Formats: sequence, structure tokens, C-alpha cells
Amino acid sequence: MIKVAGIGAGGHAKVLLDVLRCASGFEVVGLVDADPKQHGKSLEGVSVLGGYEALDRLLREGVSHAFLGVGAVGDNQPRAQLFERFRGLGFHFVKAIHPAAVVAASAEVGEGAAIMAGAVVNPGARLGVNVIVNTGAVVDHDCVLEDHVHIAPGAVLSGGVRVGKYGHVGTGAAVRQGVSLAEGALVGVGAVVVADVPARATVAGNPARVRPSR
Ligand code: JB2
Repeated sequence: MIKVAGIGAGGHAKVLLDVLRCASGFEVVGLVDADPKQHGKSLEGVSVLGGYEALDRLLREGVSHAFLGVGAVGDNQPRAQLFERFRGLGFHFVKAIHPAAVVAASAEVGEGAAIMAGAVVNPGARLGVNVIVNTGAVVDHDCVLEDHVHIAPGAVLSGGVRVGKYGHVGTGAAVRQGVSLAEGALVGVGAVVVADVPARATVAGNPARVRPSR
């Protein structure tokens, strides 16, 4: 059993706790949360031990694996900062892959990946570190998801799509084959993306068009 600490005690952490339980081989020993109101509570039967001081203590006690349970929908920079900070302190981020996800043998999956139930990652896909492929999302063959990308539930990326660092593809969106989303692009819920998206642009609609900058 690998002992694991969880960072965050909200909705995303709740799903990840179930993924790790179903995946087996992991024992989540506790959660930490920035919000003191969460301390002393429990989530899915796992205690919220405290804030970052609790994480330091776990590390000293030999718990050197973690998962990042902060989803931060639409802005992946906070997730990236947390990931880099705690990796810098010595934590290794586990790959949380639900047994009901399909991940091709030739797909590459980076440290800290979260691949939820019903997701499909097809052959030749390459996922960087701290990537989320959320419930029922499809990442087809030869897609490249750079570090800290989040593909939200039910989104579909056709073959050869590239999503730059920090990119977010919203729930139920569809992206045509071969399209590139540059760093920090945000695709709105249900958008149909048929052309490349510039860095840090927000696109929405069908066909997706660039919206005023964030
Ligand atoms: O820097 C942090 C930090 N920032 C927020 N450090 C730690 N340790 N905890 C942090 N948090 C905590 O994460 C908040 O205090 C809060 O308890 C939790 C976030 O919970 P929430 O349910 O608001 O969001 P989420 O990120 O778990 O889930 C969102 O993203 C998922 C992908 C939701 O929108 C979900 O519906 C979605 N599926």
C-alpha cells in the first residue's frame, strides 16, 4: 500500500478519493485544506487533518506521496503552483487512474495525472504532469496535453489535438482533429472548436469564437 496525502477537501478531492479507492494499492492517510473551517471534518471517510503544517508533519512521518485535489475550474495556474510547490518539498504525485478508464498501452501519462471513470485516452496520446482527464472525457489518438491541462467531463478531443500548458477544455466541448490550443486557452462549456485558439484566449459557441479577454 502506498500512503498518500490529499491536498484540498472539496469536490475534486472527493472524486479522487473514490478513484484511488477503486484503483487499490493506495491508502489515503489524510487531507489538508487551506480553509480552517474544513479542519477536523472528513470527506468520504478521510479526515481533514489541518493546513500545510499537517502536510509537513506527514512528510516528516514518511508519507511522501500526494494527490492534488484542487480542481480550480477554468484557471489551472493555482493547481500548477500547488503542484510545483509540494513537489519541491519532496512529494511525489500519484497517478490516479480509475479502473473504468481506458488508457492505451502506448499513451504516455505524466506524474500526478487524474483520469476519471469512463475517460478514454487513445494510443499515442501524451499527457504532461498534473493533467486531469475528467469523467467520461475522450482524448483521442496522438493528442498532446501539456502540463497542468484540465479536460472537463464529457469533453471530446479528436485525434492529434494539442492543448498547451494550463489549458482548460470545458464540459461537453468538442475539438476538431488536429486543432491546437495555445498556452492558457480556455474553451467554454459545450463549445465546438474547429480552428486553432491563441494563447490565453477564451472561446465559446458553435463554431467557437474568441470572446473578450479575461
Ligand atoms: O491552496 C490551497 C487551496 N486552495 C483551495 N491549498 C489547499 N490545501 N487547499 C486549497 N483549497 C481548498 O480546496 C478549498 O479550501 C476547498 O476546500 C477546496 C476546493 O473545493 P471546491 O469544491 O470549491 O472545488 P474543487 O476544486 O474541489 O472542485 C472544482 O473543480 C472540479 C474539477 C468543482 O468545481 C468541481 O465541481 C469540479 N468537478
